[in-house]
Amino acid sequence: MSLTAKDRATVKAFWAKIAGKADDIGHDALSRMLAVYPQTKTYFSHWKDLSPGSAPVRKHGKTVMAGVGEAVSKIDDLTNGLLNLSELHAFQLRVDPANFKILSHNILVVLATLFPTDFTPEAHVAMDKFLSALSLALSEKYR
Ligand code: HNI
Repeated sequence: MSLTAKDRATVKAFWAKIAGKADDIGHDALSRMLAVYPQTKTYFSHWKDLSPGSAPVRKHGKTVMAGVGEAVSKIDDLTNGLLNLSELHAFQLRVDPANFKILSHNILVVLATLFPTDFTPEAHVAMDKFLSALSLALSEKYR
């Protein structure tokens, strides 16, 4: 599966509409991931508070969405563009790549709730493919 030129254009156009809300998207998606998939909490046990909307969750939600924004700007070559981030998750953070799919799902849920009009079926499919490609790129250094 690869992103078509149309998918890329759709992702960029949708991102342009939602980028201003990236921090809200990030904290909501992360809050949901930690609540609904509690096994993901193991990676963040050094935080003081893992409850929905807590300060560390907000801060990290912002960080993750900055990463997603960077990926949008590197959409033509995600594998090379995200090599450093992949290396960090693989060797330092040791995050099981199965979790990338979980976070991607939570991001999609939040996009659907926050942007009911702009999150069209076309935007949905393009963002789903993009987040899968991003997850694959983040998994690159594990192999
Ligand atoms: Ni992830 C740190 C981006 C998925 C666990 N993560 C980061 C940083 C970015 C980032 C950016 C900060 C890097 C730095 O300090 O240089 N992470 C992303 C992106 C995704 C993602 C774009 C997928 C969409 N990360 C995940 C998942 C988990 C995860 C699914 C675990 C469930 N990430 C971490 C942890 C850290 C981290 C843990 C360090 C956080 C901290 O505060 O110590």
